[in-house]
Amino acid sequence: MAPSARSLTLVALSLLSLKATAAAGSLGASTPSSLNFDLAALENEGLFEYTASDAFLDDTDLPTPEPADWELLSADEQGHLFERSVDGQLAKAWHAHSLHGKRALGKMWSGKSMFATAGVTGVGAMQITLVDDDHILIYDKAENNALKDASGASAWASLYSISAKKVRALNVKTNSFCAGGGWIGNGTLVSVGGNPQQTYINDKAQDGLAAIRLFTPCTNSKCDVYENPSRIRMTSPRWYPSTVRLTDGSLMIAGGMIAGGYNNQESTDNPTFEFFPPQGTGLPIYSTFLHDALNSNLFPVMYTLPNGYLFIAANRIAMLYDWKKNIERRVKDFPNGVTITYPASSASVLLPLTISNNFEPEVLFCGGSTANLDINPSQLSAKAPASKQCSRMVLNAAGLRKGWQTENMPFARVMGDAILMLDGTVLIINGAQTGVAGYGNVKDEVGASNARSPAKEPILYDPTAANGKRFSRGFPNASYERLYHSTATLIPDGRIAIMGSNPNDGVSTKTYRTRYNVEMLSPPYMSMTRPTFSGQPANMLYKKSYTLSVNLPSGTKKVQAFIMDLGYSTHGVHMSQRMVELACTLKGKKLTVTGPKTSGLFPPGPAWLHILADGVPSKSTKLMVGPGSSPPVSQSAIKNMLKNTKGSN
Ligand SMILES: *[C@@H]1O[C@H](CO)[C@@H](O)[C@H](O)[C@H]1NC(C)=O
Ligand SMILES: *[C@@H]1O[C@H](CO)[C@@H](O)[C@H](O)[C@H]1NC(C)=O
Ligand SMILES: [Cu+2]
Repeated sequence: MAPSARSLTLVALSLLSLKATAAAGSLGASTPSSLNFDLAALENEGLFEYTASDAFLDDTDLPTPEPADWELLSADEQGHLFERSVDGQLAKAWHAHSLHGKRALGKMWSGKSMFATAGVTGVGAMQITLVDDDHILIYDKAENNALKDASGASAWASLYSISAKKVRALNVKTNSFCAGGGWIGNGTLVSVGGNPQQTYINDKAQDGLAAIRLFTPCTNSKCDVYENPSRIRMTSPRWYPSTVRLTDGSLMIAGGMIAGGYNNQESTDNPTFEFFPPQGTGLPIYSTFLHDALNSNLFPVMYTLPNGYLFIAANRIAMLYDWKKNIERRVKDFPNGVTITYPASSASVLLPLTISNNFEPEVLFCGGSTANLDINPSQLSAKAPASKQCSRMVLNAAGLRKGWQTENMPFARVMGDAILMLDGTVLIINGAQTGVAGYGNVKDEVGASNARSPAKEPILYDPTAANGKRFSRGFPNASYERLYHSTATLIPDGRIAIMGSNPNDGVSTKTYRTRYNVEMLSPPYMSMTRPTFSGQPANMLYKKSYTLSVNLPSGTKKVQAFIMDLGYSTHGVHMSQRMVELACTLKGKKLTVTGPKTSGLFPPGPAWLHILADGVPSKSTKLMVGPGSSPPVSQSAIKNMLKNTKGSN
């Protein structure tokens, strides 16, 4: 594959650089110089030179002792009450307290947190994203779900209403099995990739390997998924691709496999990038980085940085990517041989970009696995301990020089979800303490699950606390295991929805079963007096000011405002999730907030606005950052893509 792909790259590269020159004028001019690190100078320092890490050859770093196995959970942890309760008021409460005695957390965390069940999803919640104040869109793989679509076939997508705790089936054409997705600058949700038709389990779903599925939110209950496979598709098959929203409001789509399988390998790899809508030549762009990240290079983690570049991580390696010029700059490998992407998915976030950290980007990865994932999976065990390690790196010159800083979670976790919280802390939830993602591959499976020892206990991470004082625990345990194909998202009122878990080929009722149950975690602030606001604009333009009317709890001293992208959650990856603080000034009951300075801070597209009053959050409300216009569309790129690529196999 390499030689022809490389010549493709050259063509794509020259066209992309042409485009880059044109775009640079508008974007470059508004980028504050403090957000640009001098990459050329760093290159002279040798900072981006590849240095092979052999740390993973040394297995002595495995976490000890081995965590308790799933059978050892106490009876009430596995209780039938919880098993049977689909929509009850059942809740358990616990006080969050610091692991180290001294609380580093703000007011919003003092008090009770509780879980409550909240209906069912109708389809497996393999991929979820918040659509509006009341709806979560859910994609599953095409399988034999009980929920039926308009044609009477088993549905594999649904729209969940938070207030009604009910779902409406969506009508999809192609198999969205392990697809990726993201929102673009005009507010349309784009789902990318999937798997071929699998007639033995659902004969309605067509081949979705190169599919693009569009969903535009509406205010009635009519909106549905739109597909037109002969005109709107990707260049090539992608099972397990990621997306990230770029500074021009379009998506970059990365990686994936051209055919099914447990883990990637040379023969199934699609180590390329492409854009939606198509750009440049419309052809895929070869990535040496993705190729070097074999085998565990699926669902790569990508963040748009304030300077417009991307941070991309896969397997044990990471890079800065200049997508306009197609330049890959490798940064240091993850320490101690931890793999951070599927099937060893870690929990990861771009930490909040705030006034106090001067909007310097910093990434965090927690958990994953140090197991050798390149061997035949039948030699791998579902009892192999996951990693406890968190790795952080600031992505500016000083941070890159310093490299990854590590610390340990209180317990190991793989397939965790990292959710940015309203106060800038990070909730780590879902996943398992042993094994890996996937099903039906390894030794010691439970049912078909490649992982055991569900990590039902959420932990909270405060990135601003001192190393060693960042984790808090004491939250109640979730009622249900959330293993492979589970998801999580923050919702507008501030609760955290957790859904899914289906380490099975089709719908299964055996341990670990197909979980349709939704659970909501209510942090302590849900029962506090919270600030409110109104008067938010429909569109928040860059650097423009808007005046909100606010109602603050009496005695409030400090007010802050933020916008968030709540991301597209699947396989432990929260595509495009981010949080950016807005400059604001308070005069009486008027809070003037200023839109983000650049599209690198917050790419144009849907955002959720909230305020904090002495650390206590308001609810979030949806608006559009930028004018809401379509990202750039190149008819020549689309034409060339349709003519010179095949789409699916
Ligand atoms: C949560 O579950 C773990 C076992 O996974 C157990 O050790 C812990 O005590 C439980 N915590 C609560 C609050 O029930
Ligand atoms: C957003 O842009 C995409 C790509 O051009 C287009 O397919 C979609 O229909 C647009 N959505 C809206 C709401 O205009
Ligand atoms: Cu999957």
